[in-house]
Amino acid sequence: MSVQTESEMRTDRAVWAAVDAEGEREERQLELIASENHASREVMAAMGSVLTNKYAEGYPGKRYYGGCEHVDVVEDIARARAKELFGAAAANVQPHSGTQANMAACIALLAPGDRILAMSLDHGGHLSHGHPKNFSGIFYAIESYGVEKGSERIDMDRVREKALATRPKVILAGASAYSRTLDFPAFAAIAREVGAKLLVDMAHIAGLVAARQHPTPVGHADVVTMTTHKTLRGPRGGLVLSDEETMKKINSALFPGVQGGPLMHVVAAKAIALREASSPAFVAYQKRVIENARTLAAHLEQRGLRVVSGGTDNHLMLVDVTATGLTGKAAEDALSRVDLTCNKNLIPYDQKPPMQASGIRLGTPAVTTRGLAPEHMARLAGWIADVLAKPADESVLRRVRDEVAEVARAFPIYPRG
Ligand code: DSN
Repeated sequence: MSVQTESEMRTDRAVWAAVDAEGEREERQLELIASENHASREVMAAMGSVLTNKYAEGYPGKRYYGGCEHVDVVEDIARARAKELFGAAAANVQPHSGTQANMAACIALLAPGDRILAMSLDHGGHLSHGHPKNFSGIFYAIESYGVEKGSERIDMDRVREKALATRPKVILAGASAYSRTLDFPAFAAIAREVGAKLLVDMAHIAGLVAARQHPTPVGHADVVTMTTHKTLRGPRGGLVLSDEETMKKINSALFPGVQGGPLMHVVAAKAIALREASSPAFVAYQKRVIENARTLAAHLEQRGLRVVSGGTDNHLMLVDVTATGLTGKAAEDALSRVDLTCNKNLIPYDQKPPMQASGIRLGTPAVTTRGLAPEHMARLAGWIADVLAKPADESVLRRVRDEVAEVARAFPIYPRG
């Protein structure tokens, strides 16, 4: 039984109407949120399968419930594929999310009150890397590093100085709004020098790493966490990699430390996504994601929009919209009126509050999945620049909305039939 047969049993009209509306929204709009993607039908089918019925607390071969022989097979496949794809000695595929993967890593590596040195949230760090209201900021002492004022890039000498000055137990590398290559060997060398463990959260770039389009943290970091739904294009969820010894601690930190029963339907979907990610087509996809991002950034700059740090090495970019006279929020709203979806974002050293912000974050994973190529990026940049130049001009908005609709129709996400 899978989502493919859902039409036979759609009795809950209220819910299915909203699900259908979301499907239509995704088809109609061009998705530029850098952390989103469109999973395959097979990934979604696994999430709608009978595995949702099963309790499987514990790990394969050591469960607290009977009847786990089939979910054990699924979890073993998922773990083996994760290890193979990323070249890691051990994997835990149970985290419900990236935050829970990070919780397990922190519990395994730290005692409450210990110090973490992480990327500043204002400069593109993740919520679970020290936000004061997140578990990370509540239970640990957070010190941060950021990007430099002129280059808007991380300077590893400055990270080292900060690490020497603060002596953290864990150095956390990984970002949600940083468009440049992360230097994992340099982070590892600093961690070794100050006696810290290195935790890398590669949520945003997991797909690029899987396809060898970004240097891997595996072999440099003590623990690697990620989400499986961003560039990796799997189901919503988390995953942890480490050596076998550390994984013993991670396993018990996750269950029973952080979670109860794993979501075995999601674990099955992760297994399927990991297989997809090991294909040559996935490598070609990730190359295209980066090519599209570079092309989009170059065309935006040609149209007078400043791209933070002058460009991108990965799947995303931050665009400073200050010159248009708009806030990031107003830019996000204007673009949503023409069916281009993105999110407002602080830029480094932003003077505006996070709910207004001076920038927008744009990513190419989702539009690349539906087939957009570099030749479409010039049009995309043109639409963005036109709308941000005249956000209240109905004739501009109508024209751009029509052109976006035409391209969206030409590149369906889930073609019918
Ligand atoms: N919330 C995710 C993002 O949009 O980047 C990860 O922090």
